[in-house]
Amino acid sequence: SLKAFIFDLDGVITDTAEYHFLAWKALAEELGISFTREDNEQLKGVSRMDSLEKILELGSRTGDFSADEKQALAEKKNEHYLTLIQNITPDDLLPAIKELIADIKTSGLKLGLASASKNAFTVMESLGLKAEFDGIVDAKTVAHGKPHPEVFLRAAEMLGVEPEACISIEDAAAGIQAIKAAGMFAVAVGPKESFENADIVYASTAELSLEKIIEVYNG
Ligand code: B16
Ligand code: MG
Repeated sequence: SLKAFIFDLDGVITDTAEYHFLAWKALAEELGISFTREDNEQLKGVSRMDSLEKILELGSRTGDFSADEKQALAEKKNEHYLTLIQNITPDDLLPAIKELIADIKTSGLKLGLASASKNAFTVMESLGLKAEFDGIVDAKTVAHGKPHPEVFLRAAEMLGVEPEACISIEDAAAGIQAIKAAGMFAVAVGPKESFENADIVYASTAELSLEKIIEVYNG
């Protein structure tokens, strides 16, 4: 039976997905690579280095940089991202997230975070959520990025619950794949056509309802 909810961070709890996009776009422009919001969809949930590789591929520039230079480019993007997230406050939760988290806690369920971001702790702190969560796993401590299930499995382990007893929420295709590979129930936020293997899809966080999700989970 249901024991825990595990959240993705960027794009589910708060709209940092937009800041990631802006920071990558600035870097891409500097490199003479055109980078659109549509291109950015493929980067959601994808690690910093893999995101850089995808952008270089878009501009056919993969071979133009050494490993050290790529490291420097990724760092540059992150510095820009860090300036963009400086002003995040508890007011920056996406619609209905505050209520959903409160309802989950009231129901006696555990609360976990599984983020592909190395900045997850910083963002959770700025949102005032760090102490609310029973377990937080970020990209600093996992070997494999999403769609690999590792980050979700580690979160379940930290909460002391079986994967089957977890409902996880994601905004990225790679993230939903990771949740299903972990053997968990998957809730997707975003356009229906992007999430064929999710158990429920909501167009936006505003529509998330604990009651409905649990009803579908219980079959
Ligand atoms: P960083 P999530 C992911 O976070 C983002 O969706 C993705 O766009 C980003 O590239 C990745 O984190 C790495 O972030 O550069 O901060 O380590 O959605 O899994 O919470
Ligand atoms: Mg995300």
